[in-house]
Amino acid sequence: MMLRRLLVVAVAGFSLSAGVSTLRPSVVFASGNWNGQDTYHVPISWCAVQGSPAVDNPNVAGDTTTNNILWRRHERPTDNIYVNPTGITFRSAINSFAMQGFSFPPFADPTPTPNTGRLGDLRDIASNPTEFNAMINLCGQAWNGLGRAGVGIMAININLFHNAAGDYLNTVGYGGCVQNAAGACAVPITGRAALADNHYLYPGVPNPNWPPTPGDLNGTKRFTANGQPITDPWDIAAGHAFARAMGLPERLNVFALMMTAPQDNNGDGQADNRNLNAAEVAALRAAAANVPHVETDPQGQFDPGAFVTHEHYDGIAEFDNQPPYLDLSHVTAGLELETNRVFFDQHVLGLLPEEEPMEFWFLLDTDGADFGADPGLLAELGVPETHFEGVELAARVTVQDGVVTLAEVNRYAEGGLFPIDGYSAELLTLVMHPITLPEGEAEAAPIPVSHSVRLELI
Ligand SMILES: [Ca+2]
Ligand SMILES: [Ca+2]
Ligand SMILES: [Ca+2]
Ligand SMILES: [Ca+2]
Repeated sequence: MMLRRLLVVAVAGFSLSAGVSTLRPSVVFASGNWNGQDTYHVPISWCAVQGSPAVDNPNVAGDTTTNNILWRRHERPTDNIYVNPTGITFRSAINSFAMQGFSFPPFADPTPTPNTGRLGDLRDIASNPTEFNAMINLCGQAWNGLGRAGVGIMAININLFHNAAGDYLNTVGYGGCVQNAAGACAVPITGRAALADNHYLYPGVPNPNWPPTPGDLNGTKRFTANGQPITDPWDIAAGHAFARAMGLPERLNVFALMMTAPQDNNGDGQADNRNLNAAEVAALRAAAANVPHVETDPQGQFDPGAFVTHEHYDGIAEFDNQPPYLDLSHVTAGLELETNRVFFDQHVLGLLPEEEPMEFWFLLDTDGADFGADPGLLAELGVPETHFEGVELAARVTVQDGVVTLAEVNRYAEGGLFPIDGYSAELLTLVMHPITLPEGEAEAAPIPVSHSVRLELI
């Protein structure tokens, strides 16, 4: 049996005690401004792929900049779907930090569309999630460049979704979250969304037809519902994707926001399924409280949410013939403020093989390279060759057949590494859900797209 040593992850300079003392919110007992409860402001970390109209030719309903187009995509569902029924608003992840002068980052399309060579499109996640996983990484790298990766829900604005032949699909978007083994969003919530450009969905935009493809040489197709053209003035597509990113399941009711796809119930050509029932409102509010960097505003005060997290992104495809599951995408470090629970996630770019045991190493340096275990001491523990020095914590997690089969944590003390208690490990899965119009080609089944391994210190 071959044991593949997957990754050595070095998380340097993450100071646990300093994080607690400086980031703990003040405790507030006050009535909020939504039915006497707090309003939750959920940040959206937008990226737009180059080649999508939002980047190349931004022009929707008077908005002519990429920033305004993207900002409007969370403002419309806030105003028209969420704020009154749920007490949830979506806000820019840039605004959250009052980062004046910053823009939502664009990134380059990693894969041209087959047969047309077009840039800005995304391969249908249901049939092949490789390009989606790469786009998540590239968006994260772009946010790392702004110093703010891991804030709220990551949302990627693309041109259109396509199949293997390069033909476009009647799919307006996808939403999902990183799930635990029970199928619920792991907390804090790691939410993801990918959305077709509003050029094709907002009413009144000139030329809403999809560009020509091999299966539609004259470019006559567009988004339709039950065979009729449909537009989406309230951005139900984004509202649905954000709800998925916070764990809300599908609800098969033509008036429900969580219906499989946008619906036109009154025949005016515009999507209008906005309903959220009481159970959905409760679930959304519970989830919103666990989105990283959510803000609440009882009596005009703003408090950060329960978690502080940071994502650090790695390059992709660094080695020839590197399978996605051996390619580290990013690491998340997080802290739950009330409990001091600390966790570290290693996210790879695909799904782990089922039968093969995979070994993940976590190396933590909390106080610099001058103090802690050196490479010789790490080698004695079985750590793969590394130049990482000054390790205070070295952990090994082995995963096989979808479960953690071994986890051990060693702490540096008095010139040696010694096993400790008080930790747990689990395998997590990013699962995406398509928002597909009724005659759409994609399956509505959940789509597992990538794995991550979490080490939690209690
Ligand atoms: Ca592409
Ligand atoms: Ca309608
Ligand atoms: Ca990598
Ligand atoms: Ca150290």
